Amino acid sequence: MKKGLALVLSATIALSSLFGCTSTQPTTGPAADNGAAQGGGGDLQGANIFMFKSTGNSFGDKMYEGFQEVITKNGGKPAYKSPAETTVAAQVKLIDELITQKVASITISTNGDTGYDEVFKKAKDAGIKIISVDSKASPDYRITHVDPTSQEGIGQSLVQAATLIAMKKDYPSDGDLKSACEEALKSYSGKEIKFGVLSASIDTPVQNGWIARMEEELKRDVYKGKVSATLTKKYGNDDPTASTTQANAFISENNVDVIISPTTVGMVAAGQALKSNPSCKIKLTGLGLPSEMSNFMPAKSSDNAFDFICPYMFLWDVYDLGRVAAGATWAALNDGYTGAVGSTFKLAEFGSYPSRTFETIQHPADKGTEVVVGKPYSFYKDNMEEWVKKL
Ligand code: RAM
Repeated sequence: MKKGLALVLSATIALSSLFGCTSTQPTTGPAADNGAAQGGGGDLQGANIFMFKSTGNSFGDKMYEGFQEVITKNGGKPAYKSPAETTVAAQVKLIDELITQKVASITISTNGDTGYDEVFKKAKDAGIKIISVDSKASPDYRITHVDPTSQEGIGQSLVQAATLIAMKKDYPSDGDLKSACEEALKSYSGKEIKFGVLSASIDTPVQNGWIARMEEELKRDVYKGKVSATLTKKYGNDDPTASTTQANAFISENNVDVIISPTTVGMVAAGQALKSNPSCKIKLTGLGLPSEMSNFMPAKSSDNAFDFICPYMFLWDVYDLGRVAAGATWAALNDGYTGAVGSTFKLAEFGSYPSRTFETIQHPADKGTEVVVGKPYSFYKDNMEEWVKKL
């Protein structure tokens, strides 16, 4: 099972690297209506809310663009409501206000595992549909969770990529990170490689899920004595200033070879901090938006990837993630989609796909269910030029 998922992921990454983008950016512009849903700020009755972890995160803004596109095409009423801070309390307060305003649905990326029960129960009792996306909500209240791709695959790929980067190995041309990593480790006899993680908040479900999968990967025999099984973790709360402070702490401690940042906010902060400290040898990889990372990455096949702070990194199509979350939300409201294992929904508009059916599966880590969009991409010197324009 584990092996199967890993293979699917590496195969998908390899394919995406070869074939590039399979989906397009929505043509509609962003209509982000960030901020608190205070009374008198527009009629939200019957609205389809998209709530990200906080405002000011372009990953959330892009996801909303995809969400908005699908909801609008279906004749719904999309609205973007995120708190200013990445905290559970700030989201809970906003959800409470949205219940009063009688919204139809809340599609949310959460800031924590706990602390939502009371407000989610209140929302559910009021008939509001709750779907989580990116960072999951409790299975007791969500209809389903929309995950960009297998959590395990991301955890494995991040560790394998960081290991290869520490050994100054280019992104493998066949996309098979696992084999490349095992092969390179066989002949490695240098000092023990150490990784740092610059994450979002200490409680964020999605990042903690990936970190747990990284730690599992590091327990494999191939890493023994060569790569430390202990990750040094720091939390920047998906806030640019706090993330920069934490990135600078990694630089001054100078204890790790590679920083892995499983958040687009951490990636930019670490990229900038490392760029401001050119004598620092720490490299960077993680989950980043190509459009935000071009200053820190190679862009031509002739480039030496190791002249750059981040030789390669990963992400998925954020617009598609928003589209699928909107499709699940709309189907739950209008087409009897239950979110139970085996239940399906169809998305008429899906980037360049004319139509696609999504199947609901058991979530691997909780008793709820999920839908996996399933298309991670790797970004490296051969394809960055093309991706910076798209994502
Ligand atoms: C950030 C957010 C989000 C994560 C991406 C990769 O923008 O923290 O939760 O999925 O990065």
